[in-house]
Amino acid sequence: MSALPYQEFQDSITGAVAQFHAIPKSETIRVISHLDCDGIAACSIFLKALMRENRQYALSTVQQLNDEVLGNLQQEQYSVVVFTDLGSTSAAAIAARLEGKTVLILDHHEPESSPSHIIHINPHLHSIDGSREISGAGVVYLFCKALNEKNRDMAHIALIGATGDMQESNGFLHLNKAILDDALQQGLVEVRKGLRMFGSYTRPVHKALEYSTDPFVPGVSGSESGAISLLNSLHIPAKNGANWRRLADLTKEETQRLIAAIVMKRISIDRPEDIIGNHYLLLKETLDEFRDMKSFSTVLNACGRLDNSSLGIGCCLGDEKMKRKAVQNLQEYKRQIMQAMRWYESHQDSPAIIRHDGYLIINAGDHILSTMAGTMASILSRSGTIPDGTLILSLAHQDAANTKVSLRIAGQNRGNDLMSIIKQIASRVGCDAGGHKDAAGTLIKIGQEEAFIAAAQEIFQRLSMEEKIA
Ligand SMILES: [Mn+2]
Repeated sequence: MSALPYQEFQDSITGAVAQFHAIPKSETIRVISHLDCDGIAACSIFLKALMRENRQYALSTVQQLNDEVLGNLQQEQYSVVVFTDLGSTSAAAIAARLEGKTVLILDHHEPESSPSHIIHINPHLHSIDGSREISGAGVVYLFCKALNEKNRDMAHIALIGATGDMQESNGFLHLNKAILDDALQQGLVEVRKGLRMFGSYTRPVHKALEYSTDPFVPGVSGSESGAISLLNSLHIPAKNGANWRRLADLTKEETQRLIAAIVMKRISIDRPEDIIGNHYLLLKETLDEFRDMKSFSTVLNACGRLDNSSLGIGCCLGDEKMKRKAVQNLQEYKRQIMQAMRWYESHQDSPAIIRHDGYLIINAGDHILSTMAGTMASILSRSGTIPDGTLILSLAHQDAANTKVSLRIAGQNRGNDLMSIIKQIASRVGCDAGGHKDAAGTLIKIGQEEAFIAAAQEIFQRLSMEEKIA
């Protein structure tokens, strides 16, 4: 790609910063951010920058920017409203509702075009792919860096946001890569090649192997005894004295033997050697859960899922007490996931689960937390237990009136755009939807579930038909 789009994107940021500087310091900045890992990272970077500027702020994090949220913002007395990691998909509604206020959107979701009185920063507006090249936290980071060079010290937080949005895949691309360079230069991050497995610093080796669904290891993933016998067969001790060893504790030579054995076990799988990845070590972090970017993003994700964004923000701003609380929050989140997965396993034959060639629909109602619906679908999509390319739709009640819907795809996504698929389905019941190519979702009324599921089945069947013909 030519340099021009990037120059234009940067120019749009420079312009926005100039407009921001013109806002009197007496104004309290109203900040609205997305309640997920990226959104938490995004608003943390922004808050730190505001503190540096000696500006007052009032923050809220929300799951989605609906009419109710916009209505409340309209009523409030704040005359400056900043949206981070959301806003672009509702730019027109924002412009209408918040007329007369100064509005700044810093986002990377597929944008609606907006009237010119809104300051709208989004890579897509310059033909840059915001689903892969930069996160909401990254957009905020670039803005804050242009505001004050000192904000470069938040580069790693921008990458944690990108990691939460699944933008790291054997490295970072373009804009994210440039942010990584900022982080490397300041000694915030170090990149190491290693087994692409979660929990290098937090899990005993056999547990890291057992829990590894991506990469999937036949006979080992999901089996503690399989994991232990693999280590035994390689003469890799699971313990060092009384302590469990972690992947990070293995010698170089042990790691190589383990990698070779895993490749052999995966020989019947597509790309069996696809088990090496980057580890991004956060050099200034002391607690195990925060030592690498993936696990830091998992902590933030859990904060979002359990509606504890303030803990996550505390983590990003370096508050040690908040970090310890966030680790407890992570344990609770894991308990909730286990519950959701157990519910799924034990309801295989119930009408709540519809299995079909090409798709799987899980209608969990009140049985799992709505914020777990997407997580459950993601876990299943990477479990290796569902045929590649299967669309996974999950539904769970968010409150007494609304149902949260999530769409994922099993295995590698070969060219499906999940956002456009769920938009088609949602439009049948008069709703809109949001998300990315690889993960999308929407909110419907509980009374619309039946019609929504019927529309989904019809559209999924048509898609799988087209796939077969193609
Ligand atoms: Mn995001």
